[in-house]
Amino acid sequence: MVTISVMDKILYESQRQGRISFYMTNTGEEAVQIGSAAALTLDDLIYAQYREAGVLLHRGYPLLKFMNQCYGNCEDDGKGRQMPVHYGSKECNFMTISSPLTTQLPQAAGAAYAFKLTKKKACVACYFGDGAASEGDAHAAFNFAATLSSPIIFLCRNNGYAISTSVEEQFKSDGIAAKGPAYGINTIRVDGNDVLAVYFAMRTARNFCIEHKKPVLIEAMTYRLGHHSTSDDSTAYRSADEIAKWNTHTPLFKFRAYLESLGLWSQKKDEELINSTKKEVLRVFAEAEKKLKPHWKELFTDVYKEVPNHIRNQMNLMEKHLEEFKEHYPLSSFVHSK
Ligand SMILES: Cc1ncc(C[n+]2csc(CCOP(=O)(O)OP(=O)(O)O)c2C)c(N)n1
Repeated sequence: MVTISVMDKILYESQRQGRISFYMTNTGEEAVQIGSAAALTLDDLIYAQYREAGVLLHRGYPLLKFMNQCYGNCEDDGKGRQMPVHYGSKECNFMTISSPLTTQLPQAAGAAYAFKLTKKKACVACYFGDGAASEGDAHAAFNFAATLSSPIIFLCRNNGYAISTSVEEQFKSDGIAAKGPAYGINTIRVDGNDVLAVYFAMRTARNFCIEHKKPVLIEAMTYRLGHHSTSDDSTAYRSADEIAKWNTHTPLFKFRAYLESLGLWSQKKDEELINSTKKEVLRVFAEAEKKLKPHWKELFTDVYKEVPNHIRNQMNLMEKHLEEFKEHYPLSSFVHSK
């Protein structure tokens, strides 16, 4: 939880300084991510939204890969073609994030059905926000998972907002949990700011859904402490008082207090951990920033297995254009030879 919060601060600031194009923080939602990830195994397949970097971090995704992706440099697995925070990792069994909301839910329901058919002893964990739950795709996914009786955990991070639309404006039901029983899905509502509570809810859900081959819905109640993204200013639609109220019982604050009450943690240890984490994140950050951007030709590859003629023609035109107007492009910051 500390690493994700330190990484968020550094990457958020780097966007403010114009060093990366975009960022989304996880601030306030660290417990939902880390507590739930801790209850899963690497065999479980993850479909996430975009505010679950902690889940990927917990699965062992290296800091350098997070940074390479946010910089879109030549070592980014996605070859710089995606906006920052759209991570994905085969090794971590973590499907690549896609921006259009809720697309991951029907896909996850399908993957869970495949797990059932192949008798895999694992589950699919599908993360989404309260806003995503308002999309039609969410309901199709819930119904498919229930009727096909598939091992999937739908984990909704109810953080109070879908950008500027508060949950009060989004629905009149009792949150997202109320929707589970309507689809015949066993449902848990949990304090999403309590990392141990999230861990136990997720572990219970995982055991249940693998044993019974049935879906489970978890609604984790939390609060998005940061702005929606670096393109948002949340003070335009919520009060400073509201944010301050939630700032007093953040997941990190709660867990620190708990550990201190057991004599397992102290302010000194906390400062040391934050400082050493900061140093490591900054070291990796500097490494990623130095790397070249991918070769411009990467724009044209991978859509088709073989580059078709019409795309090759465009690539040739671009080559000529760059040759003729090279002084207008920062070509030295891109990989050159290809
Ligand atoms: C289909 C679609 N509609 C709208 C958007 C724009 N959009 C991006 S994030 C977002 C809010 C999502 O809120 P929520 O699911 O609660 O997640 P949170 O950002 O609060 O973590 C919206 C409306 C989008 N990406 N895709």
